[in-house]
Parts: sequence; C-alpha cells; structure tokens
Amino acid sequence: MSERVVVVAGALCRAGRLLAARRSAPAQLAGRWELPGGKLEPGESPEQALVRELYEELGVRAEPLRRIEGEWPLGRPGYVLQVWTARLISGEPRPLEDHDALRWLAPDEMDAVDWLDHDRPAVAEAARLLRQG
Ligand code: 9L3
Ligand code: MG
Repeated sequence: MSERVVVVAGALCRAGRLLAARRSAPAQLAGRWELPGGKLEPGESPEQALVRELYEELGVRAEPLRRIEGEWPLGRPGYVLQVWTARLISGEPRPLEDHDALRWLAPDEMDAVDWLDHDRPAVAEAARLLRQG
C-alpha cells in the first residue's frame, strides 16, 4: 500500500473570474494549466497548506472559503487532489514558483486554456459557482 498524499489547490476568484496558472515544471506537466497549490507538509491542515502554497507560488495572502466537493486521484499512486474556493486578501498574484503565466478567466473562458485533466472537474464546479455570483 502506498502512502496517501493530499495535494490541495485553490480556486482563487476575483471579480467573477478564476485564476489559472501555467506550470513550468516538471517537464511532463509544463505548459498545462492548473489551480495553484501543492502537497501538505507534516502537521498541516489542508487549509494551512493552501494558504502557504498560494503565498509561496503567487506571493499573495489568500483565504480558503469552502471545499469543492470531491477528491480526484492524481497520476502518482496514493496522491489525491482536494480543492477549495479562495479569495485574495492582499497582493497581486505573480508566477514566482513552478508557473510561468497566470490568467484570470471568466466563466465562459474556462476552455481557453489546456487544464490538467485532474483539475477539470473542480474547474467546472468553480465556473458554476462563479456564474451563480
Ligand atoms: N497537481 C495537480 N493539480 C493541481 C496541483 C496543485 C497539483 N492543481 C499535481 C501535480 C503534481 C502533484 O500534484 O504531480 C504535486 O503538485 P506540486 O506540489 O508539484 O504543485
Ligand atoms: Mg504547486
């Protein structure tokens, strides 16, 4: 049995748009778009990990709002993706780590970028929530 590893990601929303981040690493994921985030560190809650990851990767302070229902297996054994909606508290997102581009997408623009397969269900749900306002 492999160890269970939780990867958290943020559906950061502002002014009716969702933040998409283009990965620059590792090579097999480079160029694909994702909801930014990363692995929990020992002792962290998912929400704490998300706040840390969004600070490290984007340089912003953000607040998790609510979990998007579901959990999606990732490519590596034992890895699962969990997603929270989140809002910016301070700072303007910049691609500081593991990304080389950012885009704020309106709900009808979600297909404009090549999302990682694992992120698509959560992106669809985030777009639905954005449409609801
Ligand atoms: N992953 C997939 N979708 C996401 C995120 C943040 C991460 N939205 C996958 C890519 C990597 C693994 O999870 O294989 C660990 O992510 P990271 O720590 O490299 O961001
Ligand atoms: Mg990451």
